[in-house]
Order: sequence, then C-alpha cells, then structure tokens
Amino acid sequence: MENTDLFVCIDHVGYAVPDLEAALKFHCDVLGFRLLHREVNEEQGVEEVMLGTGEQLPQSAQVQLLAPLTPESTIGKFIDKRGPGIQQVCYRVDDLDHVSEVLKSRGVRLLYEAPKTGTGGSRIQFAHPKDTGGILLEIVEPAKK
Ligand code: V0V
Repeated sequence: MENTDLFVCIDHVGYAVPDLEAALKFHCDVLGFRLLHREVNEEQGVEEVMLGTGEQLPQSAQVQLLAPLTPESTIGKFIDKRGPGIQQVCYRVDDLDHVSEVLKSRGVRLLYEAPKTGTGGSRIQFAHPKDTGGILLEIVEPAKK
C-alpha cells in the first residue's frame, strides 16, 4: 500500500528562553543533553541551539532553545506575553513543498509564501496556531547531507 504519511517524526520541541546560557546549562548539566548545533538566525530574530542525545543533526529527542535577539522579535514578544516555555512543536518531513501544498489544500494557513531557512540550512514553514488547535506547528525538511 502507498505510504501517504506526511510526517517522518517529531523533529524537535522549541522552548522560548530569556537566558540562553542558563537554559543551556540546565539542559546539559542537569538533563544530560548534548549541544549539537548553535547559530544566530537574524531573519527569525533568534539565537538558537539544538540539543539532542546523539552526535549530530538530525537526531531523535531533539530540543531547541530559542532566545530572542530583540524584545520586538517573535520570541521576545512570546516571552513578554506568555513567559518562557514551549513555543512550538516541529514535525520533520521529507518533502516540505509537497507537505505544504497538502496542508494548504486542507485549509491550514501557512505563515510564509515560500519556505524560510532554519537550523543548519534546513527548510522550514509554520502553520498558524489558530488552525492547529492552539499549537504553533513548524515543519522542517532537514538539509541534505
Ligand atoms: C502566538 N499565539 C500562539 C503562539 N504565538 N499560540 C500558540 N503558540 C505560539 N507560539 C497566539 C496568540 O495567543 C494569539 O491568540 C494569536 O496567536 C496571535 O498572537 P500574537 O501574540 O498577536 O502574535 P503574532 O500574531 O504577532 O505572532 C504569532 C505568529 C508568530 C505565530 C504569527 O509567532 C510567528 O510568525 N511565528 C513563526 C516564526 C517563529 O516562531 N520564529 C521563531 C522560531 P489570541 O490571543 O488571539 O487567541 S525560529 C525557528 O523555529 C527556527 C529558526 C528553526 O526551527 O529552525
């Protein structure tokens, strides 16, 4: 039978954090996560790290810490309104363009006309929380190795 699944797995859960170094220390020293990747994404207004249990991206059990570059950024506003915590859940896909078209055809509003660049050169898109039961849903196609 043809596989019609849209998603491969949960890629990561994203936490909005006001203090990246403090959150990193907690996740690594207390929870035992490993730092897999770190970057500044100016377009998204974040400094972010990806934590996991293996040696490199992409892994299972990934956690993304998202710190705002400015108070006016998406994460800055989120922390201001809601406080630190879960900001997004991200599903991994093989073909972002295909999954985007399917979701759109099913009435889900996507936030961007075209995919943006995410962690490690991945391609990302978001579905509006109003269309997903209150969850900011990211979809990611990891960068090809
Ligand atoms: C806002 N709302 C949320 C939410 N943010 N609901 C669930 N989860 C969130 N994270 C709700 C909010 O309670 C309001 O509901 C409504 O949406 C409008 O919110 P708002 O405060 O006026 O905020 P907006 O509209 O200015 O922005 C919300 C959106 C924004 C979702 C449009 O956060 C956005 O563009 N997000 C996508 C980009 C992003 O998150 N970048 C940072 C991560 P009521 O009060 O009207 O009921 S970057 C990243 O993940 C990277 C680089 C990566 O993974 O590689």
